[in-house]
Amino acid sequence: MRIGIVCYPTFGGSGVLATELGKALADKGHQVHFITYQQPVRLNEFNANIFYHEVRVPTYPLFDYPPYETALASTMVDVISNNNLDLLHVHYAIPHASAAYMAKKILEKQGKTIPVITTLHGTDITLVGKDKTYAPVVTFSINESDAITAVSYNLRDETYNSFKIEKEIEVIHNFVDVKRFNKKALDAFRRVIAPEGERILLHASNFRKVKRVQDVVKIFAKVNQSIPSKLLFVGDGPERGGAESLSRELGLFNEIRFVGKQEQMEDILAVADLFLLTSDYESFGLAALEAMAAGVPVVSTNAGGLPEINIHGVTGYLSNVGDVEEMGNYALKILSDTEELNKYKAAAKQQAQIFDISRIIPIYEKLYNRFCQCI
Ligand code: GMT
Repeated sequence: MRIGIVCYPTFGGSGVLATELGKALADKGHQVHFITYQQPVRLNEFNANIFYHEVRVPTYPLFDYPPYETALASTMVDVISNNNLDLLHVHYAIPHASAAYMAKKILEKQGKTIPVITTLHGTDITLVGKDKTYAPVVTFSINESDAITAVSYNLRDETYNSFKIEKEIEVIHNFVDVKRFNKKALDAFRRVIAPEGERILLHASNFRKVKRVQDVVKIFAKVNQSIPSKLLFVGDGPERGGAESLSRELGLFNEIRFVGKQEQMEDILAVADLFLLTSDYESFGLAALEAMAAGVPVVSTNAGGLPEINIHGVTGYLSNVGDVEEMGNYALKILSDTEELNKYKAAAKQQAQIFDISRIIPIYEKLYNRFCQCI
């Protein structure tokens, strides 16, 4: 099958998921065409079945806001016709679903039918999409998609509650390649981070407000009072400065490292003992799933779809948003005893198997097959 994938090329979960999906489909023999404004960060290896088409947005003095959506729709038309694509799978509704609708209509005039599948990822619905500046276009373009998927039951329900959706939204959970995260910790790396064998706590995100990264620092402060420990922050974004300031205020700056954006998450997760995810909302929490695949238990909030992956008392713990006291206590419970910690680690790894790539990719293929019998 010849499949077009449209996504954000950045470190965000939707882009990561879309890229990993494309890579897995290519491994299975499908021809995959990525259409984005930059090479996706996880598209870092050569595969003869993968093609990358850059969306160029010409600037012009008149444009205060260069029309990306128009450039994207035109590139979709070009790539779909010139490569005779069988379907288009867009990740993140804004502006991908509406650009896909425009491309579909243009191609219809040329006698080509292109099925469009839209996968909703989270903030395209819960934050940005709900804004009345975008809502009518988001609602319309979701409804015009040939199939709609959401990455969790929670996101499906949120979408039904917030928009007038006339079609079925199918849930296809996010996935992880468990094998890829099955890595032995690099001793040298561990020694650099935790020279005295301290426990290593980890948070990875885009440091947006929704992640509540200061809560991560507060939880760590509680843990660090009782257990020799270090905290690693992976990623970057607007709230990083606030987390750094709080670390200094609490006298913890030497115990906390901000390592910025990193591609080799599997090497970093391999040295971690606990993953913290304190978000106001997560449609799914792919970062937490990747941690679990690496055998790292998770203390998270119970927001959004997190309870669909993190099992309270088994793979980690769930608390109400902002309850840093409780999350700190849960972290201590997990980290205080090595035998207990190992139980949580094993359970986290086992739970990740449910979302293994080998289980989820065939679900997408089955969905594609409904629109095109060319596998
Ligand atoms: O978490 C973010 O802010 C990035 C965002 C994105 O769109 O890339 O992530 C969303 O999609 C991920 C992949 O489906 C989910 O795992 C994240 O939970 C979701 N983020 C939110 O809902 C805040």
